[in-house]
Amino acid sequence: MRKSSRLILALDETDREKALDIADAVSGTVDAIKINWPLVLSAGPEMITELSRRSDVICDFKVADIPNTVHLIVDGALGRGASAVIVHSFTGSDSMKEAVDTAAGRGNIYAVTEMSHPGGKEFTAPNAEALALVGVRCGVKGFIAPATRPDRIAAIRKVIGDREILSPGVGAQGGSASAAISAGADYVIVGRAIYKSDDPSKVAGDIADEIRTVL
Ligand code: 3DU
Repeated sequence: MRKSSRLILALDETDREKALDIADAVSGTVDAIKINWPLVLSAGPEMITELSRRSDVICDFKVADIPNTVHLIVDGALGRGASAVIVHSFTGSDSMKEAVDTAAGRGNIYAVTEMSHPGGKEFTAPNAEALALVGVRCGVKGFIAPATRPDRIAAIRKVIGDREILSPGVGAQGGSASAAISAGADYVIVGRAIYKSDDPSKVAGDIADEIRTVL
């Protein structure tokens, strides 16, 4: 994944044609497009391949399963053209290691430590540093840490060295792109603020400009 604008689009638009139009409008600006179950369930897994012709695609499937099932999901996503897959870290080292081994030479694995919504403080936040350390040992490329709590990005940064941090929660969830990058995130992930706007290209450009002010 290139490291230029430091902006990743979360394309949770469920209308296939609208999603492709938005991808076309912002693919020159964003460093990657992240897709999640809403778009895959409405438009089919072939969207992974279609979008991969426009941008790096990160499949945010938050895989949380036994190693064999993790293998099947990661293999299926990368086989359709994804460059990376997001997994949960709480499933433990064998599941995370299976994801990393399956992706080896074909793509990257990012692990969720702490989620950005208020409920993320209940169970994920108290365990996030320990989960991140397991992820480091398993060889993940990076972690998902919350833009809604920049202090927590900084805390995760302290335990992961120079591995990447991708940070969702900007815009609709209240987080700020520049604050997340300043706290130690490599990329911010932005969904509704871009794909629900009247001018996704302009909003993506404005966020990229904001990020540039703190680089
Ligand atoms: O809130 P937004 O519309 O900007 O979308 C954020 C995206 O990032 C969305 O796909 C969501 O499922 C994902 N995400 C989080 O928001 C928070 C996390 O901790 C992990 C993933």
